[in-house]
Amino acid sequence: MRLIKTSRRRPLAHILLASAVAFSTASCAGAESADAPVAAQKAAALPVTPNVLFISIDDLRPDIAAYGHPVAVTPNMDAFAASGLLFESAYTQQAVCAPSRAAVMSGLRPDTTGIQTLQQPLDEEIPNAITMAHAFKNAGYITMSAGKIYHHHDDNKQAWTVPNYNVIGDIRKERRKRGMKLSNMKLDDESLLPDVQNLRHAQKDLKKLAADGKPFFYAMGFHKPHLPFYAPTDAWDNYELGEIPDPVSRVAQKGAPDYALVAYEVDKFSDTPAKGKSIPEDVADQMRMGYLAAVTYIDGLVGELLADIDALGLADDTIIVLWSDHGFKLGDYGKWAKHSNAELDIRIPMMIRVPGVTTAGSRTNALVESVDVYPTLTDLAKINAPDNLEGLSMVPLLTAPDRQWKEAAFAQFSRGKQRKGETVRTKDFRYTGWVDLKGTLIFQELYDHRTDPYELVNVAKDIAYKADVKRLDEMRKAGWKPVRAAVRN
Ligand SMILES: [Ca+2]
Repeated sequence: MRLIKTSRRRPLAHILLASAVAFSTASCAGAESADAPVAAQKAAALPVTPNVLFISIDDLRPDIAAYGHPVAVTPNMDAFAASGLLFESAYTQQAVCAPSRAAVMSGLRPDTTGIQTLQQPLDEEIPNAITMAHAFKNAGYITMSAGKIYHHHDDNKQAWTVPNYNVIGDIRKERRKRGMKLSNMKLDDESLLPDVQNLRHAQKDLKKLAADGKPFFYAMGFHKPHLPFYAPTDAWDNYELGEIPDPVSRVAQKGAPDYALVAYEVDKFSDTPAKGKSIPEDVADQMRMGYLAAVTYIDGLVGELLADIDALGLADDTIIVLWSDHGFKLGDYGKWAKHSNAELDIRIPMMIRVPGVTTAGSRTNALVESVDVYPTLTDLAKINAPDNLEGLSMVPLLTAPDRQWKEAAFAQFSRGKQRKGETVRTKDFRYTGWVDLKGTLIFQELYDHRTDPYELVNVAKDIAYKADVKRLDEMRKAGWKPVRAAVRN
């Protein structure tokens, strides 16, 4: 499959950039193809004040070739994965923008921040929190951002040396004028996509930062592949309808409550079917293809950003994290988008490259969470972080990806004020306890990933799993603290 991909049409610039990234990362792997990379390799060691580039991608599930996707054309993210450490089992704390982003940036979980809906900026809910960017600013770093970092782009004002730059408003208005469609989302005019404008801004910022030489924390947030799946025509040209993978299932998970999964985000488009009717399969196929086209489009922009890091001479001084706020359902179980605890919604792509520390092309199956990013980066930079952070520094994993790690990751999602689903993901299982307002257990879901990786059947009521359900519900009630303490001890 991968060999076939190289013969496909792909934007030329993106191919060149992919090659540039692959070349520069080869130096980290110790390739001896030229003098310059060897010299860079000898110098490779994490500097005292490393820069940080945090790349956030909106609604990207691990549909990336490096994660084993059969047809995704993602040469730049693949090259980045090959230059550092890829996390196979990374999980978000809540599968929707604002709560997830608040968790990664604050290092606190949704139950602690109280941020569990889209309408809750940090500046209103936790105005005194020292976020990740703020901790770096307090340590003397220049902290800047472009694109979508928080759900509210001007959020967490005191964390940034310069306010967030994010082009989106006019573009959304223009798109509305042209009609927002679920199908046929090919764009000839890239200027209607904000990501490229935000990237150009970031590139200018990075050039100045490289010239200044002061340590920086830079957050670059891409909007795509978030709905609607617009992408330039040349990104679509990488795919053919017949080769796009089907959803894992077109029917509901057997034995799951009807409120476990939802699909309301696809209701707001001009060609959405009447409420209650499912999206016709030909439109759904176009949407799945459009999602991949948008992923490939973003991959090209990520490649441009990473090539700049190399070209500006920043590669040996800069820790780079690539992260997505949550996963996505593409008609899987007959549902769309996120807003649930399903594996497809809570599992995220996450990769890190730490000069002189991570091994090129390494991978880990360790269970890690979005809240772990903050303590990892402050640990690596040896700067102060608040002592109430709820994640775990992943630094020991960076050099020993196979070491024993957390027994579980935790996620949650509420359905209005009536019910809340609390998920515990262990190596073998994903368990959800649904509780009412008083915390009383009202429904249980259990998926056995050893035999049912696509979560087709809820086995919580199967007598054979009685002991597992009991143990996992105890873990749910005990929460993340004992799990973290077990690794630290
Ligand atoms: Ca999102």
